[in-house]
Amino acid sequence: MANQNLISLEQDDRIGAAATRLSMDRREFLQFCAALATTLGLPQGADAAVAEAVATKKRPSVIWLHFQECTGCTESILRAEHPTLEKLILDVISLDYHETLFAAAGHQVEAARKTAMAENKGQYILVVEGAIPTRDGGIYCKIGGKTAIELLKECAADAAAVIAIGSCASWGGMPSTDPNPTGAMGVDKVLGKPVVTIPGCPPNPYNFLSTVVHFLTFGALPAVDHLGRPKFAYSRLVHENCERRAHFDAGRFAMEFGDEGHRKGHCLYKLGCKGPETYANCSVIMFGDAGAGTWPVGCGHPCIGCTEQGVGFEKPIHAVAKLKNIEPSAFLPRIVEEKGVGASLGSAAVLAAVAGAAAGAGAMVAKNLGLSHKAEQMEEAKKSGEKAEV
Ligand code: FSX
Ligand code: SF4
Ligand code: F3S
Repeated sequence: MANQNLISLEQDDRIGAAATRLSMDRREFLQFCAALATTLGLPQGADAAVAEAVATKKRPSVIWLHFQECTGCTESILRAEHPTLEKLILDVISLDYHETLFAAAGHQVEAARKTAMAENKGQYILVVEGAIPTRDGGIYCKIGGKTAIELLKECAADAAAVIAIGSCASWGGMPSTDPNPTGAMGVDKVLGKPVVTIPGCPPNPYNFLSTVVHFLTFGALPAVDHLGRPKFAYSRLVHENCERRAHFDAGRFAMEFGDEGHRKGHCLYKLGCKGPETYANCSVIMFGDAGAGTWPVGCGHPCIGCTEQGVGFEKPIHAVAKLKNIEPSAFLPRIVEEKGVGASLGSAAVLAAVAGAAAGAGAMVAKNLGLSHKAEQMEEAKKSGEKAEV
């Protein structure tokens, strides 16, 4: 079945049943599965395997814990504007314990958690939202008489996989910022072992859905980087694929909110955009499927680096970012179109142009940044304690 063509699946009754369940037509359902396979960076043909898995496989039991956080992770999943996203998430998993969404309370929910853990021992996915307060024996977060530390360890013991959703669970996030009064930490530190992390404050619901769909389709979580982040979502800087990138390369910046550059959609680097030092796929998949432009930079606000430990909530929002890589993506338009030389516009010329664009545009960017602006000069002056002459 794995090699079955996506188009031939359109006639499959199991696909029809899944589409009906999700209030989609068959084609929409298949298109959505194809988009998920693309987000996951899967090879051609894997879209059919994804569609079949979503339509037919037994939904994995999920135990979802909430600790020190704002519940934005859950909100971002439930409030996604796309009418089917939250349905799909709740359709591909069996949400057996979730404190915010359960209508029941007290002993009833405690019993539901214990039953789900016993019935799905060694097979359930544990999703953790929120940081874990560790100071003073962990007394700053207790549920059902147990500290977050105890609850996390108890639930992780028999889980098939642990996913830390959001920056709080991934590395401490907002609650762990200096002076971190509760000793807030990420899940991996408390468990003493690596876990899959989906940082973001809130995280992108597609990255969670794609991770779970990967588990459903292949029985394993996707490949991750050294911080436990799925590579399909966190291997590129926001800056590398940003829609404003050509402006950055050309030295066209917004200098103040509402100024001409801002109104024209110029680059937000000088307003403190942390895209150049933040790994995430927001600039590629946007956020929550609400339509074009719906992600922080698309809405006109600098990226604050919410996915990146050491950047989000730690660096001042409007301080300029560290440039990790100034080579523009080969997929974006170049600043200056070079005139063709030689006889052909063949592949050699195209390849040379791509390679040249990287080196040449790097120099151009350095020059443009060097031209620079009041904001940087002010900052320099502040550092050296002098008054800026601008
Ligand atoms: Fe909130 Fe989640 Fe931020 Fe934290 O998202 S959106 S504070 S990452 O744990 O609920
Ligand atoms: Fe986009 Fe920010 Fe990079 Fe500018 S600095 S191109 S706004 S990510
Ligand atoms: Fe966060 Fe920046 Fe993306 S603020 S949502 S990582 S654009």
